[in-house]
Amino acid sequence: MLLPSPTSAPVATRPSPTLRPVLPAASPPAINDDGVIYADSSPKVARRRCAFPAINDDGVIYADSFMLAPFNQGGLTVLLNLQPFIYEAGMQCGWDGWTQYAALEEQNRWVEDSASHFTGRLPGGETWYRQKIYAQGRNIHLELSLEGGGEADEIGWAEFAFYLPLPTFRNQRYLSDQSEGTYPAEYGARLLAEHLSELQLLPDHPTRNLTLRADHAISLWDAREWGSQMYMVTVSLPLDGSPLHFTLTPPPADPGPNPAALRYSRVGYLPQGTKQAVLEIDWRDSYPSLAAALERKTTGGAETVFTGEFSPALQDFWKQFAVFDFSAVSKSGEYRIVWAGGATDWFPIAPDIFINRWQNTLDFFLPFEMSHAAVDLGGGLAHGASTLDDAVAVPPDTIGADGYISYEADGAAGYVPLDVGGWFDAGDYDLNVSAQAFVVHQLALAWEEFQPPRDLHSLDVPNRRLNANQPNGVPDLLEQIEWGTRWLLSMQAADGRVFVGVVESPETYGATALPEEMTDGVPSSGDERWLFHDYHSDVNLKFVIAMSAASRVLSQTHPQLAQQARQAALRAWEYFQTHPEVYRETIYFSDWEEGREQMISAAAAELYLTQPDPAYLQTLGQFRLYFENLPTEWPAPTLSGHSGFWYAPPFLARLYPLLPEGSLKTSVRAALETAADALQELTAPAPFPLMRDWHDTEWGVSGAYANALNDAYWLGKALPERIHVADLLPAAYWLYGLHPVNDFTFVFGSGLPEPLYHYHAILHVRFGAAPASVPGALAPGIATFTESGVLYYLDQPEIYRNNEACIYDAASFLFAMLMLEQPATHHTIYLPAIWSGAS
Ligand SMILES: [Ca+2]
Ligand SMILES: [Ca+2]
Ligand SMILES: [Ca+2]
Repeated sequence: MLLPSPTSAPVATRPSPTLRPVLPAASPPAINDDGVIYADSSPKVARRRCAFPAINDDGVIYADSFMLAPFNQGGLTVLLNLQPFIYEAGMQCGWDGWTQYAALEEQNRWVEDSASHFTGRLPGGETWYRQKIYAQGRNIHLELSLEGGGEADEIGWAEFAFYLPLPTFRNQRYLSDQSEGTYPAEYGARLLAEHLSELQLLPDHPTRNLTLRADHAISLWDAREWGSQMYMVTVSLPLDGSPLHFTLTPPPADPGPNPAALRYSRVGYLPQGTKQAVLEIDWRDSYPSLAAALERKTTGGAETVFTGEFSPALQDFWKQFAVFDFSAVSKSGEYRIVWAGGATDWFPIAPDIFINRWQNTLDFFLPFEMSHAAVDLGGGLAHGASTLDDAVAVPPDTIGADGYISYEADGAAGYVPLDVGGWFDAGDYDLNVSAQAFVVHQLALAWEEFQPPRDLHSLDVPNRRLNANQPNGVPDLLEQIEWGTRWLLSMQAADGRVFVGVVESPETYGATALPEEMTDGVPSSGDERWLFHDYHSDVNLKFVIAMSAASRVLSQTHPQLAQQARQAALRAWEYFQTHPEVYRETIYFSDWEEGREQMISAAAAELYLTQPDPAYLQTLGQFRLYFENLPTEWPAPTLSGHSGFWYAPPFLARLYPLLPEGSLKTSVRAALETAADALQELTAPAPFPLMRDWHDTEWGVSGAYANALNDAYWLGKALPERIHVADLLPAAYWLYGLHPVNDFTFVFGSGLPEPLYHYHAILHVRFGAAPASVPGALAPGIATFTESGVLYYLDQPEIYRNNEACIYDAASFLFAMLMLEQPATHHTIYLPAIWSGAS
């Protein structure tokens, strides 16, 4: 059997960190007239046992606590009690070196005759992969085949693979045929067992012991061979077109549903605004007593200050939720909630709960992410000045790693010096204008609004170095803005066109290596990263916005750089105006996007806010009708974010007070009202804000919560009678624990309960499978298995969708936390209704 080379091991194949809908919404378990949820044709009562596997309309096969759910285009995940147990399983083969199910073309997935089907064609080949899964008795049958292509020689090997996470399986016993073994703690050999007909994965744990059966076809591997913190079970798939049959048996014992849990904000609550805690139970469970009491800490103990009930609010996502609302309590103090499950920890209600929450992001995460610079923050949070030989222009029609695509590729040729500034995109090292411009813009607005003078570090541009803990009199936020600005400036051609981004070649992308090890740093030695340089009008406009804002905030400390940024913005705008508009798929842009009007409006507004030239108002004037009928549904932008077309209303909100009375101002006001109402609607679904979009979010949603807060800030400034930040406070609490699935705060280093693992290539190199994180990084957090509607958070290494912190989310978080630490009057002045009823 051939095996994937290290650089194409599973760790290298991951989706780009983009919050974007990829599939139609999965239908959740249905609810009958009695409010009982059920997930197949026969309604179930709570706690009813389901010992034999059943299948629902979404292709989810489940029995007791066991669930086999479709995941990620032909893959599967095994959940136990709604928590991923085996995160990824599915076909892989030796086609084109290494090809996995998700890369298949013409994919089809459907449910028919109580079986889950999936088909797809090998990319660029003739061979079809077919997968059929159904329940029979206690077992789940899998039927697989690769047929029709006559390409066996080129495929080489094929198998169905289950990836077993190291933390769960290490040092545990497995049982194979007549023998047994132990998952090794340390890597010794890649092959642990082969030609097995039966494998019990965890025989010592009856509630977790899955059994696989396949005639002499099962092998067990140590995937650390390929840089992954996993073991791997494979079942060989014949290449002669004949089908593979094998079975998977759920665990013999049912532990019962997860215990009921109470979700609340671990950082506490501001005195004003909504204050809620949410009771969460599994779909198989029924509510305990719904009584709840709020206790206040006193010198002698505790006094009950408020009593009420959890109010059932939602049955969805294989869960049930009920809300305890104690908004009426606003007196500062330490509180806890007493409920059927016991008492929570003490949490504050106080005006200062968000003070200094942004500092770790500025002190640690943004510096840690600096590309092209040496940074040492201590404790292993260090890297050298990397890829100083960026970059070499790609040829036409190149499919790059991580979603980069080239077309005619006529913007540059050969080596282009891009060796200064910018930040790593996320846990990987690429840089693209879409994300970098978003970050520079967010940081620039943060400076304009809040001017945090914090100065811990000094930036040394000529030496490509951040001198940590050496203050230099320049506020660190301005130095970060400078660093982003310098990279963006390098990405513009003389004629005004702005390039797309820089990424490793597909062969090196995702390697387990420090950034300074990705290339030799010497230009034109043949190992350079790839520059994507096609024209994309949206990219030029994002650049216009970032450089305009940077030119304003850098004018005091860096007047020359500010002037360069200003001229660059004007050149990019000129280029946009004098070239046909082009919008097409590449990193952080999909071909289904709508909303070019918003992208252009945002750029024109930012230009006007920088220099009030009436020509920009003429541009905006073209969109009066659009503003009056602002779309509020995907695929138009409906919330701020780095990808796709940018959401115009926050820009229009900043512009609005400056507009002269007239038809443009009237239409802008209409757009702002629509946007404010739409945001209010997103806050409305109980029990959590923004839930409407959860069925479509395959990447964690923390960034959306930070962006919603920021949008509320800008819209509230323009239309204080319509919306206010206080309306979005539950979005802030969401980041700090008031969310489903677990009790984590999603920003690292806050001193509150948080995940163990933060995926970053540097941490992966330095710490391997040991827990590690960078303070101030915002984890993506809760994600959805979109095909099955299961919410999840898996706190293990390499679970990118949950724990790969992204640079743009950090920027949004920084703005949001600076905003929330402003005096409370700032949040409440316009909201008399919220004060009424306060105790
Ligand atoms: Ca990336
Ligand atoms: Ca400084
Ligand atoms: Ca080189």
